[in-house]
Amino acid sequence: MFVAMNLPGWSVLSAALFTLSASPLYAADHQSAGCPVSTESALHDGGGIWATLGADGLLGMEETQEGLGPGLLLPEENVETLYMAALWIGAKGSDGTARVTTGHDGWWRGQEELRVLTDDAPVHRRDTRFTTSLGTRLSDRFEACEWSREQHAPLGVDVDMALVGPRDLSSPFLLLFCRLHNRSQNALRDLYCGLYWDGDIGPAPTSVYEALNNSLDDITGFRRFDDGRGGFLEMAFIADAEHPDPGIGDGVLVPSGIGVAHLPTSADNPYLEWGANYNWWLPDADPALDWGPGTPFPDGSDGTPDGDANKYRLLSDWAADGPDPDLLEVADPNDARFLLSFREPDLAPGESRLVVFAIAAAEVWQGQNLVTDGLEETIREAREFLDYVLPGGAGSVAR
Ligand SMILES: [Ca+2]
Ligand SMILES: [Ca+2]
Ligand SMILES: [Ca+2]
Repeated sequence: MFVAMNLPGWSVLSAALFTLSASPLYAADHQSAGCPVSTESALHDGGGIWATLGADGLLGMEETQEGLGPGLLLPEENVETLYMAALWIGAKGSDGTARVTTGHDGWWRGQEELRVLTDDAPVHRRDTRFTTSLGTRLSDRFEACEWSREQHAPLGVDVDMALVGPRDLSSPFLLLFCRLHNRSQNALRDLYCGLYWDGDIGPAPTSVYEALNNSLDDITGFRRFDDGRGGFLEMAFIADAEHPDPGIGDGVLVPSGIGVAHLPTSADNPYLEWGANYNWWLPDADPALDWGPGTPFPDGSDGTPDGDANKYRLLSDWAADGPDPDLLEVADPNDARFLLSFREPDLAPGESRLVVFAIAAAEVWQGQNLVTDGLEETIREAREFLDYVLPGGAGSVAR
């Protein structure tokens, strides 16, 4: 359990983020870099959950010559929980057209629109006595990427991303900081930010085959709960389950689940009371079996949200139209993934804004009962940690 009093405070995070902020010179000259690629990554292994952050801004497992690397690993249980997670940003440009930049859309490998700034850029690491921070710097302003499946119209955003957590093996949470900079000449209006999360929960896999089996018997859900400060927090979660067909899935019931929450960072966001949007869906190569929110999408495509218009619709709240929008049926688990998104104030040219996600692990299965109290408590602990590394930020928000 995290104990805030043991931490040195603001200097830790401010130093970590300071090293990640772009100098104007660097921000200008990277625009000629074409379509940079980096396969560098680093493991955040200081706390109770271990996570791989790629220089390209992806969280999750990587296939290496040695096998599969950790995605979001619970080391004490040797349980793997994450295939891939990525940031999504959506806004309307001056002509009112919705555009969405994704760190990855989850199904077209190699379609990252949010890219590392330079070829072979490393993941920066900073360890202090009390915290571990990993960081990378990203931009969507690259138009020269030949393999783009969809014509990508950049928003003109840069993102400084940092994964921060206490160096405490008993603290099962991490914070993902994303500072969005509007580097375009236009305001980013009707701005939404989301975290796409394709968790796959099961025993730490030693092969792609085992990883696939882990994914086939999972469930996802959403909870709004008391934040202990007179307000509320909202969490999307993913957990293992047991498939009714014993031949499908990982063959065990993993007790721990993962919760993801948006933590408010300032009181001047008029959209906090709107709450978060939660959507989940299942993929299938056969469109008839691809269950997406409100299948099919208005443009006629199937349930997995292709294209900026569909992705923006998800980000800005699609009321999921499934058997139960708040919980994938426990009796019918599958390869669940979700998008947790929320609105942010418009960003004028040159402005920036910090958004923070909490990522937490806790036991969710008590016998055959799914109980998310532990995840909710861990999210609250993560917020205490945020208060400590960002004083005057989250703690000043009355919600
Ligand atoms: Ca599973
Ligand atoms: Ca299972
Ligand atoms: Ca999954």
